[in-house]
Amino acid sequence: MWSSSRSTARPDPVSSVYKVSSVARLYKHNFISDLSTNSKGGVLVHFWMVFEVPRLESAVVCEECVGVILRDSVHTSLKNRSSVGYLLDLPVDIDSILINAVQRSDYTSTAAGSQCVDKLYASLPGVSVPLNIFSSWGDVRCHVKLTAVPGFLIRLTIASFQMDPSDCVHDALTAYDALLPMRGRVLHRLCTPVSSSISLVSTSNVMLLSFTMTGGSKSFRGHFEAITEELCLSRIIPQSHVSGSINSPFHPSLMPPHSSCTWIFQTPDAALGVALQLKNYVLRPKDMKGCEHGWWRVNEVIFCGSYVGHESVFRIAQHTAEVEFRSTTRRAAQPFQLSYSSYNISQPCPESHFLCSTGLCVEKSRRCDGLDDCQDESDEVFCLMPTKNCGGGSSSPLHPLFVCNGEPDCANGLDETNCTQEAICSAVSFRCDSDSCIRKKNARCDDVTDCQDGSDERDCACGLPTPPVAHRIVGGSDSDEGEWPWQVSLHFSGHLICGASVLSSDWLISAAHCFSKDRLSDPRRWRAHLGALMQGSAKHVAEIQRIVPHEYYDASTLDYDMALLQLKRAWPASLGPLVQPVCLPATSQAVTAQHRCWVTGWGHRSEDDKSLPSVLQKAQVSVMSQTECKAIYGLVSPRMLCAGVSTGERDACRGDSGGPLSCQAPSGGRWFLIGIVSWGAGCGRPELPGVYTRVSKFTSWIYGHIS
Ligand code: 4AZ
Repeated sequence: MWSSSRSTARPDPVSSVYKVSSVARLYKHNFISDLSTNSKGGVLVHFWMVFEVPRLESAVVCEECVGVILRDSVHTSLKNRSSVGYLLDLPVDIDSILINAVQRSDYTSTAAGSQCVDKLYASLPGVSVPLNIFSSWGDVRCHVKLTAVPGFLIRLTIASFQMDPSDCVHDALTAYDALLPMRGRVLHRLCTPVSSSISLVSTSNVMLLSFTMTGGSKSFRGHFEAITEELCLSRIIPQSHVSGSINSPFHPSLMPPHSSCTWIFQTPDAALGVALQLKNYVLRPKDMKGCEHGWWRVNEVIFCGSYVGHESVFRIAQHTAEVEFRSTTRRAAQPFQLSYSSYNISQPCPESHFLCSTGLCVEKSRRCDGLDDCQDESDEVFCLMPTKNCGGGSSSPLHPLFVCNGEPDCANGLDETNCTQEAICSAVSFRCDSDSCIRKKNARCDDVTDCQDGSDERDCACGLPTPPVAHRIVGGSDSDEGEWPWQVSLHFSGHLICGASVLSSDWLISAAHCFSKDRLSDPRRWRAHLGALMQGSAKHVAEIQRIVPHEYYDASTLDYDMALLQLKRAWPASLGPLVQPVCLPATSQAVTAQHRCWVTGWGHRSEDDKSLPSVLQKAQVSVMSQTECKAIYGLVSPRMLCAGVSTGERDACRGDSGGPLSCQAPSGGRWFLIGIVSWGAGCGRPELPGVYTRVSKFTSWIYGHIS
């Protein structure tokens, strides 16, 4: 099935084109499903063109080819250099021809005569039209076509959407930036319940909503209205204090595709530059790759934006600045708000402060204090190895690295005393459920009750392998049955693609990059093999209900490379010893050189390995300091850690991605998921360690989803 829209007033030259084309045999008929007007005053005709394609011939008719056939039939004149040409004798604007293949089910459900197709109009701008849909009596599969007066846009507000978080297949709302369900025009897709209002804006005067609500008792409440286009251009004079904010177009609505804005700043004085404070967003110089989350031009220099879990400050050391932003996603994007101020170019931070690479200013005394005050660790690199001040004098306290990390660093034992004493809460202290903090970093599930409320030993049925019965990855050796009961192998359409770890009876954890390509994001095509030692010998094969990639995952830097997988059904408790969850580290968890860390998986055993191992491989690696890791790879975020051996002979490789880096304290006890296999330069190369997602940075994000 194909849909197309183009601007002509009369329809049927379409048949005349396809009936004499290379796809004539497959072409059946076409009909007009809608007419609308575009902002240039033209008529937009929305066609269904029906092709019957035998499965074996699906390669013969591609979406692109069907479009090319139509475009090639439009005769344009080189003389007047316009995009308008003639098809037979009808004027057609070639630029408005858009063709998309769709599923047969989309066609039948929107075609004339279908049970649930609604058309709603917003005639007057600013007047909101209510839109409520309930499925209390059974399944609802509805298409609702929204149209506004020509020249206006549509804003859809979703007040609430009650449904079960789903796989995006059974229950979902898809909003299209078109009147037909064209894949290339998906504006937004909702597969999780909405309780606080969100809104989205179309790029023209039409929008199509496709509702699938199964199993009853689901509801959608919202409204839509016609709104005017925004010209996003302003001149700003920033003052020395945070003097105002600039927003993405249509803020707080999601930003429509192809949005752009220009801001021209001029500070009151040539010695003052422009500082932009960004919330959950950073700008980085553009490299060879494209910008995925926004393109920025700042006085002729290009930057790419990306979403992060912290704030940043972007400084322009010039007193006038032209800043242009363009959205780069095909779908609606998250809105942003930035505040601006002027700053002293010769001294960006106050005297007693240090300038971080994130643009933040932190007190100089916080440099090399073992805490990531800058949010990108730029205050913690090029630090001298902290000296062990074991004297206990209050003038220079013991470096937090050594305090209560479970290992004797001072001969007098001072570093490991009073560890359950209450402490100021920070990234290096352990937080009990009561929200009081203690100095012992690795208090979680160590079989000693440390918190007064006992919360450090709650939910500790994890990380205990079955004692090996007896007793490769790169440079690895065969594992024993039950040695890594949290290890999962993930298969897509029957092929091993990635690893994962068991977190609970219905949640697994893996890497976001395993699911980032369009095709790979469909949970229905994945299977999780649990309790396997040999490939193909799983004790249980589970279906996936939902894939939750981290919302800040960045495919170009592999930052936030983490995803959770919810199983359709919990694995049977009877699998007991051979399938077990791994323990999640606390945010404060310290991994020292004495920890025993192993990477496991069924991935390649060398860069040019032709076949995959049958038996689960294991290799012992050491976690490196972040300073060493950054010295090797440069772009290493606080969400990453390096582990390996200097000869390179033991390492993870292709196919191990998403799998665990499991660590155990030198004193024994439970195994914790310290890392997730993410990336590296090749496999097993000397001085080039594997890079892992640092799981302790995600503890609250993970619990937020799974509990
Ligand atoms: C990969 O392609 C991959 N040596 C995983 C880990 C490493 C390299 C590549 C680390 O999935």
